[in-house]
Amino acid sequence: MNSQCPIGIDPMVGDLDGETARIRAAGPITKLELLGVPAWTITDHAIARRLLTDTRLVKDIDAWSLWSSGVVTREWPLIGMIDAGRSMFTVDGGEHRRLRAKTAQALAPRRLAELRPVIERMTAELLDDLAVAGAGGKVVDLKQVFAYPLPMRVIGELMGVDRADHPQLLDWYKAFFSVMTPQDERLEVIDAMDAYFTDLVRKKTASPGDDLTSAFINADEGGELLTEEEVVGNIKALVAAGHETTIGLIVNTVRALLAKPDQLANVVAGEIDWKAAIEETLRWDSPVTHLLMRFATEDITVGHDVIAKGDGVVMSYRAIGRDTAVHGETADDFDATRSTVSRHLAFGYGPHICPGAALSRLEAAIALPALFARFPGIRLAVPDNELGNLPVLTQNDLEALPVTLHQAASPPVSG
Ligand code: STR
Repeated sequence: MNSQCPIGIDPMVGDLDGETARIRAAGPITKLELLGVPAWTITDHAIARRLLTDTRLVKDIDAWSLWSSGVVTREWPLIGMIDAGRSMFTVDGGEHRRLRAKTAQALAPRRLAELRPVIERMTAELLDDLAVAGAGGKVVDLKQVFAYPLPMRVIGELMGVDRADHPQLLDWYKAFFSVMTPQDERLEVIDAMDAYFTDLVRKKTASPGDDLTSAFINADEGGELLTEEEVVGNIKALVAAGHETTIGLIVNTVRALLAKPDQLANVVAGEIDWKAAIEETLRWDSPVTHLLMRFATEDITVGHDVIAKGDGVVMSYRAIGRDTAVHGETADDFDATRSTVSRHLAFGYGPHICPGAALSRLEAAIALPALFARFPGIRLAVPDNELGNLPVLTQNDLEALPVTLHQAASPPVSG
């Protein structure tokens, strides 16, 4: 039983591999302490799958005893990850299906095929920016210039968010996720984002566009209208989820491959599929470290432990990806040739499984080959072990990814 000594999580994410190993070592289900608040977490693939389809676990924060009893309040730095307004992210059952329906349509394969050329164009533009920033062998932050803006442009296009507003939104999300942000500031950012998206919904109500925001606002034949709160909640969820996680996927894949030149060479040569490299990153260095949170509506027995009614349950997806029962003793190694690359839960499982999974895979499958085709000489500019994580507890992403795009021009040969 682990319930006596919850494992503290380092909010500065100083040693993510060490922490992932430590929580895995504590058992398939264990207790974490998240900035002072205890919760169960799951590190075991099979148990995670079982619980992610267990209707006794719900997303409704009012089912959380620490919240309903007033122990956890809006002062807790992670509250925005859970108390995010009514949306497909926070409800279950029939209501959930209703709130999620249009998202599934908007992200269906046929619609994504239409987005492909748009994503290709955005990628090419940002690669031009990268070429300029890294000209002459200069060190450039690949994250800042390339991986950071791309997913916001894609989800912004889909949702109908003006390009001019992207820098503001990215700043808000940076402050929202960072543990360094004082809580009063974070709450102001949350209010500002609510106001922004409410305003967007009102504008799109007045003049609808060919975007998912307008689709949420307008009921289709026989369809029920979503409330304004639900529309705003859904948009907030899709913009947040649609950009932050995909930045991590691109950054973490580039990092993995630059640190493993043999595998990179095989991918570039077509001997390993880009798809496999992307799936292996999702498994090995999942962009989501911990997903907060579900709550037990009755006691749930898991092995020797009992998740009591009212307890919170986290899914530690990065740890789940390292499950040796699924991936064998080499689970801690990045290996895009392993047979289990696709057997990860990085997009979750069950009714809440990520509705944007195919979109994020598409973005990565466009951005990564284009990057390495354009800059075959790209190298890490600092040793891999000096790359630092963002101080974000739930999301797994680097602070920066300094690279050089070309071998520095060799000095002219004299004589
Ligand atoms: C961020 C704040 C907000 O306005 C709305 C949401 C709801 C969806 C959440 C998002 C949050 C944080 C990142 C999440 C996303 C769903 C998927 C994404 C948790 C709380 C992941 O990182 C898996």
